[in-house]
Amino acid sequence: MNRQRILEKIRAVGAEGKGVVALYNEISAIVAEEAYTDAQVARRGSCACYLSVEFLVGRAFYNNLMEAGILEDVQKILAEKGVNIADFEQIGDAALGNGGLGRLAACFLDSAAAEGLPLYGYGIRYKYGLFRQKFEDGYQTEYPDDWQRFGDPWSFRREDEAREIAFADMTVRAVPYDMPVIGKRTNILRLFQAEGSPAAEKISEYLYPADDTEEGKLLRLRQEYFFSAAAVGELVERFIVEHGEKFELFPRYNSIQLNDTHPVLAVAEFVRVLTEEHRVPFPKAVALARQAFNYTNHTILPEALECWPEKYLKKILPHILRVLKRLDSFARREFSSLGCTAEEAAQMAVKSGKTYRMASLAVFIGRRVNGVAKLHSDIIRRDLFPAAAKYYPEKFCNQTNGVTQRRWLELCDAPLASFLDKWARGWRQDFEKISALSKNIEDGSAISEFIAAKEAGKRALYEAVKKRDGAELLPNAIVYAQIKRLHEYKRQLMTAFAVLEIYFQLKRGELPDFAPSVFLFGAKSAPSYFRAKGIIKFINDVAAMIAADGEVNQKLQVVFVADYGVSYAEKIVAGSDVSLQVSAAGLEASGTGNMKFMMNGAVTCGTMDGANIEIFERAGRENNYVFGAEADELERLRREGYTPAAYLAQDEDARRALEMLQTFPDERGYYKELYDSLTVGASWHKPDHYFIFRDLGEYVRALLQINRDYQDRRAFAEKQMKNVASSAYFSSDRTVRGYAAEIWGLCDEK
Ligand code: 26Q
Repeated sequence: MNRQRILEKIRAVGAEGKGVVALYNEISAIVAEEAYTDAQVARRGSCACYLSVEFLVGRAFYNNLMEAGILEDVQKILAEKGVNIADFEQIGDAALGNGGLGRLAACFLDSAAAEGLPLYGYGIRYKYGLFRQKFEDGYQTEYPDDWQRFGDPWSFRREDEAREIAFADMTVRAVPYDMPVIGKRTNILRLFQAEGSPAAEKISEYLYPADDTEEGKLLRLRQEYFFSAAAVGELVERFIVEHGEKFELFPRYNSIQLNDTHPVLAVAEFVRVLTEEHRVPFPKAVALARQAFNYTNHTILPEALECWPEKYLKKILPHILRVLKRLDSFARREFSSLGCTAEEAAQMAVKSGKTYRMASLAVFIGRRVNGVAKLHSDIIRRDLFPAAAKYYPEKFCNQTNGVTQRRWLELCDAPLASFLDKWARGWRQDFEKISALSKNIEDGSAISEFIAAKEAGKRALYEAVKKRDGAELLPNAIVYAQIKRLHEYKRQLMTAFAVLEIYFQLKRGELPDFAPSVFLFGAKSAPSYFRAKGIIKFINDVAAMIAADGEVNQKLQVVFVADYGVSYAEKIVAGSDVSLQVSAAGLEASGTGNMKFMMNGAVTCGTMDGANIEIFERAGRENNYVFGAEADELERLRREGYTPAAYLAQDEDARRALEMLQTFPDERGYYKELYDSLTVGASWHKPDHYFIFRDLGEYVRALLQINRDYQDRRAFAEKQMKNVASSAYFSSDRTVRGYAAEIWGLCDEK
């Protein structure tokens, strides 16, 4: 990329009388144009393709300028024109994703470009991203997120590469929009937009359309096939242009990564295209698929493993149903030739009753199947796919997640980044060098400077919260943050109970030395997830009650920020002291927020779950706050019986916290439902399914221990620095190198 030429063009842009949005479009287009030219030149040879329904890229402007190496120059040029580069913060995020899985996809693209690896993203160009959230009387309300309202200067529409996708009842045009991903090498994120008729357009209208009706489910199925088929169609066509019909070479040039089960229909489409359009024999097509496809699992929750009822497939994708049936028979023949028992075969089969299980297909076809943290990969082998792990052990591997330190440290935490320039020189070029900080941890002046850098990050967070939510955070407070998708297994409700217990203790005067503390929550609930919405309302009610209580409101504060997303997260990870990662052990596949906080010097208060375990291992348990039951204890409790009442009986404050669900007014019936779920259970689960009352007491103690430890500010800073110094492993640069070597074979011939 020719930096000088880009800068000259930007210098020539007149700012006079132009609004920020117009300037944003003009400058972005200049950079995008140059980057896209590079990307097209590079698009040859072997590559890996990342198929994902989510790409949670966040704000593109600053990141792309940074990756292009011109952020500081552009800042100066703009300043000369009287424009503050910070004004571009009003351009909203592209929230084409919901949480960890989508943000991981974005981090991987960033890291692959930085590492010079050819990785191409394929997904859907939703018209509306994840909804915008507001709180009305403490309730979550949802509004459409028209992310293109500022324009979309980073995308290039490729009408010339549009293709037709066939459903039984309609044909849809998939029009690619390409976004350059800038780095040492420039790659492409290609998002398909559905066009051709109003019904076609619906396919790329919303991320995760409500699927509580048959119509909604069919729409979801259409989305999945739509982009999977568009990607496969393109890859096969591109291959033929370069190599003719020598399909045996296809896997050498293409590795296709299935980001969870959503794009698994790509497998059936691939086999269909080869067998029906190119006369490749079925067994050979399957063998090629088995060399080209890989599958990453991101969750073991049964409700998230995609299954498609035969009747839906029959209705809109009969040509795919045909292939799925053959794949199922093919797999069953292999299972019997391997000598599997009937039970094992049933466990691995693609078809189960009248549904087709995408995870089983992904495991059968995947050359590699990976989990996203050590514990998770073990659980996948042991509990989720035990039969497959027995007959196909070579498939299973682990790739612990990572995050890009460029967005999640360099860009979002300027004060800490400058601090590191002095104390861990060279870390921007070689992130491993961040460990040099550990040599300076006992140096008095490093500690003071670290504390000052963290204070600056915190001030920026306070300003952001003031600006976005109108809330004044308590001065000089310890900031504890829990920011992630709202889900019962993540146990935001347990944090609310823990805060209530602290509140009760403060009221009784039992915590005379308690340092002022802010509990910051950020989360969106799926619009139809009743309990999650109840939890949001509950936390907001707790927040209001504490804020209204003059006895404690200078000591304790709860703030649930609205419309949490990538850009908000950037401020929160830079400005917090304590990262709350408190999932029921065994259920958080990895977590990636935990890594972002760690890099920015927050200590983790968390359970032995997901990548927390690896964080504790590297940064030292003694520099973090570990509590709660481990996965095997919860497994035993599930087997032998767990009675939350037994824990409640011994803990009056826990009982009182729970009773708050019966104290606050409950106009919509949320609290009754939540209360019942904890105390009596429901038809599909036992009481307190996620073991809140097993862990609550230990959680409160850990939070209070942090509060005491923090008061020796320098000793606490040493713990924080130890976390920063140990964070190199959690760079997604390391993760994509792992995928490239172990899964995609990009480093050597397959
Ligand atoms: C499935 C079926 C029907 C409708 C929706 C879904 C669905 C949608 C989204 C299932 C799962 C998801 C998203 C999962 C996700 O974000 N998982 C997170 O992935 C991160 C990256 O690996 C991990 O760090 C987190 O631990 C994991 O929760």
